Amino acid sequence: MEKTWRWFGKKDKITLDMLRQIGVEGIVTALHEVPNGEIWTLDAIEDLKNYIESFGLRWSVVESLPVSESIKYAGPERDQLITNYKASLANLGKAGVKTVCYNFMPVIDWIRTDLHYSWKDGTSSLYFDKIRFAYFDLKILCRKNAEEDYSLEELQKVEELDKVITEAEKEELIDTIIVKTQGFVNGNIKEGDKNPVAIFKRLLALYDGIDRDGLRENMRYFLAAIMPVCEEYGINMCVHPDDPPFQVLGLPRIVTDEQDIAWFLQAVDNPHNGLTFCAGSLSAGEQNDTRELARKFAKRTHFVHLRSTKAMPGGNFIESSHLDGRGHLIELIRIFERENPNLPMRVDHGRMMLGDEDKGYNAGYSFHGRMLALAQVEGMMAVVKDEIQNSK
Ligand code: DNO
Repeated sequence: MEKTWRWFGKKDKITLDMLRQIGVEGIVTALHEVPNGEIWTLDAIEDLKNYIESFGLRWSVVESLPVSESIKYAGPERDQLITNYKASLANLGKAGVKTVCYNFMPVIDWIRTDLHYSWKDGTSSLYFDKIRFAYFDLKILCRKNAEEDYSLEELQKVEELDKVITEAEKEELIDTIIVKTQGFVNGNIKEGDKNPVAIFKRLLALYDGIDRDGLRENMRYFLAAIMPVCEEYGINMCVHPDDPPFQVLGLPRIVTDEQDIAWFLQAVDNPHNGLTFCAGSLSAGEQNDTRELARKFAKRTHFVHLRSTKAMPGGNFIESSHLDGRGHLIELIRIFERENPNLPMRVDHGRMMLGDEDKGYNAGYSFHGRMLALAQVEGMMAVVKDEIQNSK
């Protein structure tokens, strides 16, 4: 697989020169400064592409070309926004950047409740705590009928937490769930936005009455509309699975497991309509076995995120070492290397370690932690390539 790295543009403190030194081959990035829904011009794309190439690297994957909320809930601006999306795709195609990752998660992209869960060795990882998340839902958002989504035991634990949680912890929970993990991925809420909870509630209301079938229909509509441009320019679209892969906050989530993946691939049955195989997101769902999913969907996988999680009691999960957990990265590498040795792969998220803590990196995107993970994955890849070679 091609060794790629998510880089957040010229402002990223991790420079392309650093990445070249650690063996990265391809860059995964986006025009982060272009507001969601606006057209990516050919000039802006070529400027960034040339910059990347001046370091001897290539722009391998776009992550993400964001799908505006209005396309997801079928708002009145949907067709105009799809027209803009197609124009951006055409410009990417003209520039030769042909793998495009996106997601179809309503309102909120990936969800964590803690950015610094400590391991005994002094490093830290991202973490999802079901009770703290339920607390956010029930006591901070005060979402109508939210209690129906939790067990009696969970509701009791939320009440216990309510007695001890401090105001500062509440603020941190809000900041983690809807600000720190969202803004830098072109999300709806950014650092510095006033009253994020109110913005968030307004966004949730847009989905009143939209269930899984409704959201599926909107995804089908979007994919069918963009496929002709993808065919013309040879662009491979790859949807990122929902992270975590289950229903949250009364919102439908439709890319969570085998059935969901099979559904969207079939709904618009075109090789340009494919999957980002995010082992981290998929492994956080207890219903998923990443190895089975990879065997089933390798042919329609256009991009791979290598990361692993460990399920913990009570619906909690932690981002574990890349060598460990439910991701089963060694077997995934076996499957994908055989399917397509040129498939772009990035190590996803890394622990915070060795001074990553005070650098102000985006949540999950440490330097040392990801570099260690890349080295581990490179080792696995080398062994697998050797296995393949020896079996010939
Ligand atoms: C988080 C990422 C996601 C992902 C988007 C793709 O670290 O995996 O934000 O980039 O969902 O659209």
